Amino acid sequence: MADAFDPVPADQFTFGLWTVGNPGADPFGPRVRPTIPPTEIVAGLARAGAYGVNLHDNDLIPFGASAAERDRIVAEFKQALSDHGLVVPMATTNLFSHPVFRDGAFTSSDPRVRAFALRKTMAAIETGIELGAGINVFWGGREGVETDAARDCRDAIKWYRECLDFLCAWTKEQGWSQRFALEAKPNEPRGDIYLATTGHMLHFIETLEHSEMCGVNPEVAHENMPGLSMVHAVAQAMEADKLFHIDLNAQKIGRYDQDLRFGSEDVKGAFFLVRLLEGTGAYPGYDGPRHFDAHAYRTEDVAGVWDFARGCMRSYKILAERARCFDADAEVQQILADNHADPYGVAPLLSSYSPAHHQAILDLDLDPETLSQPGRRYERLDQLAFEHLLGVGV
Ligand code: GLT
Ligand code: MN
Ligand code: MN
Repeated sequence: MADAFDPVPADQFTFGLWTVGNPGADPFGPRVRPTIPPTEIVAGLARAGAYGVNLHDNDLIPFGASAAERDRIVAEFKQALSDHGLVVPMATTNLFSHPVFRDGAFTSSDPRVRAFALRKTMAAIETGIELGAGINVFWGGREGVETDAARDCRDAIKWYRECLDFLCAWTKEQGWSQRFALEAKPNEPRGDIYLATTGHMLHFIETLEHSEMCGVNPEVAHENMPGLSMVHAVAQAMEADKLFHIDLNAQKIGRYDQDLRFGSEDVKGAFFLVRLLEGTGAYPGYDGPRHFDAHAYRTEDVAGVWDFARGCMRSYKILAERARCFDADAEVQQILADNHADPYGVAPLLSSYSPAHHQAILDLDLDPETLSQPGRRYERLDQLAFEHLLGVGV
């Protein structure tokens, strides 16, 4: 039965072809589900209430396909998109499956491999543009090492930068206004992947020639694998105006990259993440697509895959509703207001340096004993978050 949490295209939910299309293989066993053809994925996602579908070049076009075969596949896919009213906001390049990338793509020590990676990426960007994608994600799954004897990490960073600078310059020259979203991951499939977190990426972006074209694509699982906070990664990206895309899923800390259904682990982390994206708290939200980079449990058949997809979207909407209730709670607002209060007008003195501010700060009556007295009431605040999250008393 339909309810307020059933997804609709206006929610801007998207899935990768590789997510609902994941056939359930893992390093210990083969696929357990049939391949769903891309055109059927489009139909299924439209039925489920999604807004769009994202893809790697090779999710749609087999590696090494002829130009004629490529054109036929792309045309058929475009037809399915228009038949079912789905869009393609994001396209990406598979720079990790083929053995040519076994020692990296943009960071391979072999310049011919780097050239091949550039060529493949340019073709993928062109396909993305043909499908209407304004965002290109860069996930450097193979950009790393098992042993640091292999190369100096500074070379890797330099080559990574050269490739991105090349691609930005080429894209601009074509007159396209693409946005590149860089996705970090600490490890897997490589022992160590370069630029391991969203924080690393944010700094790296500032060193690029066309940094204005580049932002990040943080993924819940990739921040949580090493036990980091996705909420902080996303907030930092938003504060820097660099949240270009997002990969929503779930993950137990310290495990392999699980890519679980959104909301299925660390429900409180998911709650605060959705609160941030929806902007129910202090700042405006994120207005881009809400992309799920996750896949169904290996236990599932095709029907279970659609349960999984609906689950991701419903959980997001349920958490958005819970976040709205939390931020509309007068007690929550009171605790936040009390903690942020500035009855002595101190905050403006801190906003910039001037000799007058400097002197005013020296003149302030700041007694650490007095300042350390008040409790912050965060126990109560967090309990309120918990109760709103679980729908108690609302
Ligand atoms: C791959 C990876 C994801 C990336 C995808 C984009 S591919 O499935 O695990 O995190 O976002 O390249
Ligand atoms: Mn991802
Ligand atoms: Mn992942």
